[in-house]
Amino acid sequence: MPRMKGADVITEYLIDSKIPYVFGLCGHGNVGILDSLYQARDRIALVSPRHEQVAAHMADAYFRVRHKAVATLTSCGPGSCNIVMPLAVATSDSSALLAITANVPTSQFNRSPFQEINKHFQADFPNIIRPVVKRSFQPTRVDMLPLALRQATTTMLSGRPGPVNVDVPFNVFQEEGDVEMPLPAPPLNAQRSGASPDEIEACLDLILQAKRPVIFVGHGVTLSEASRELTEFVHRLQIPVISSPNGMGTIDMSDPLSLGFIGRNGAYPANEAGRHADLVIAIGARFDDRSASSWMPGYSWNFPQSKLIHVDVDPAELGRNYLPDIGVLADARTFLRQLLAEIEKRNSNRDGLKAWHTDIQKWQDEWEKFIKPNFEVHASPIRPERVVADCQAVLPPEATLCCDVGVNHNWYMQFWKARRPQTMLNSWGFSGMGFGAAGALGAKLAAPDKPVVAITGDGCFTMVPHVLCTAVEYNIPVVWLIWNNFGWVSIRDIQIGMFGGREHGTMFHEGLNNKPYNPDFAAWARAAGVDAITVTKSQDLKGALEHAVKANKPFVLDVHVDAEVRPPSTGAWQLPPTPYKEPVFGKRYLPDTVPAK
Ligand SMILES: Cc1ncc(C[n+]2csc(CCOP(=O)(O)OP(=O)(O)O)c2C)c(N)n1
Ligand SMILES: [Mg+2]
Repeated sequence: MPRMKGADVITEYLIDSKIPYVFGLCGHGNVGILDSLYQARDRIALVSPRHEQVAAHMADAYFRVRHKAVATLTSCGPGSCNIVMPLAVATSDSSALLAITANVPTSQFNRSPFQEINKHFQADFPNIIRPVVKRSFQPTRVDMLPLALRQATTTMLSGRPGPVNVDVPFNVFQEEGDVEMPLPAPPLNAQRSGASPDEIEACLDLILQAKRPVIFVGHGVTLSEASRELTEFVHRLQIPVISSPNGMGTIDMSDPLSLGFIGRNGAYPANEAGRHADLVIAIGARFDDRSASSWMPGYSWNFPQSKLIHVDVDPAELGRNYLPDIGVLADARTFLRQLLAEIEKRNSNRDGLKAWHTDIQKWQDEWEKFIKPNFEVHASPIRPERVVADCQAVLPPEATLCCDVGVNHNWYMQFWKARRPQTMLNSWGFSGMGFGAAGALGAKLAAPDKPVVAITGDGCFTMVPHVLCTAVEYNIPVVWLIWNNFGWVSIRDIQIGMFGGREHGTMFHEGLNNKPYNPDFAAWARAAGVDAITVTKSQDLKGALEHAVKANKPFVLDVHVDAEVRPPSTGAWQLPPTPYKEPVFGKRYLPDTVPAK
């Protein structure tokens, strides 16, 4: 059994696990492992951003693009407290990362040394982090590290992925012990669960009986890498597909059977199909409020009148919001392969869906007619639709968007057509501001040969502007498209709608003259050593974006977008007790034609 320093056990384990990066920020608590990473610097790279939040968003986005987890490293106390929010983002969107946090020396536990949290228990950081990780481990001796590391990495990638924490007291990095190095954990999707033969038969019976079936795909389909199987299933049975944000791209969204996103900011054909469907086949999707019109029947979905097949790896999602007619606890790809085999066995085809396809085509045509004119408008400040359209026109299908939070994101939810899986990254469940601007750095390291564009609001970007420093320090050629509308406009719009048109604390103004204010983002970027262009009229946007992508270096586009144009709602979103607004385009549909069960 080799005798090793604790820090080296961790470093060697990361290397054995083929983890190429540690995204980490120093503090006195973790200098022990920083030195170990120095010794191993030709085998594992340390990227050190200017804020721990950025490190964790980077690791999260890296995983979403590559489906391989990397580690973060933060020091004890405040440094590690800074990763709570991004871990909540990762947990909410089932993204994996290994968060190594440092703690105070075990011999000082409970004596209130510098940066110990101990109101209720010694060295209590795991309790701070508990709700936002799958599991926290706190090995307090070097000989406890191998088991903790193996269990942590296995937990992180098995079943529904998620972040995991290993909390390491200062002395454990430094002390030596006799250790057997643990084996690396199985990679993502090494173990897959499946449906029973009876379930598959019952599912296909329901699918073949349905007259208005629709598929709803979520992040589970992306994570299980089931794009090929999904596309084959869709084409074989000609069933239209609605995509949740993190499921986007699992079917090429330029496919005529792809209806886009659903909910208040979804596409009209998706909401129409969802509320008229007699059968919904939900795979790795979870019916959150924003993709279910806050569960109000008739806006996006019509359960229980519509039947539901719900497939997920996590039993907590089956029946959380809608009780399925058939709930299947299975991995998405395995389920789809089983279903395809059953279709093959029965030689099933669908020719009875003509009326359904005609309805869908009509909704698609109506929607197209309604939205098209605004995509063609030239204006200054730029119309939002135009920004999305120009990105779509300029970027190649494999380009990755790393999206932030706000009304800018709502526009991409409604209109972006992701062409490939793992190319549309969204902080969806927790909606943490900064994910887009910071995550893009991790996304680019995960896919160095593809263009990566961060879509980020002026508000979001100003939360993490130091991402520019990291891009320069490590030469990470990300393009930041700053959607500059001079305020927290998504929240302003809610405020105005609820409180008689009054605005308070939601727009940016210069103190002296009360004019709209923002820093000159292009000048700010240049000060950090990053090239930049300010774009104030739509005619200039395409060229600027082309230039930025081609430049292949960190680039900021400060794009001035009209704050007074709002996305057309096609479903609803309710914040009880506030009354909700009826859709601008489309209406509630309570079924009288769907046959009773
Ligand atoms: C860390 C964090 N703080 C606050 C919020 C609440 N919030 C959601 S969107 C938003 C405004 C976003 O502003 P900006 O980035 O400019 O986007 P816009 O809506 O103007 O497009 C705020 C404050 C949040 N989601 N995350
Ligand atoms: Mg804004």
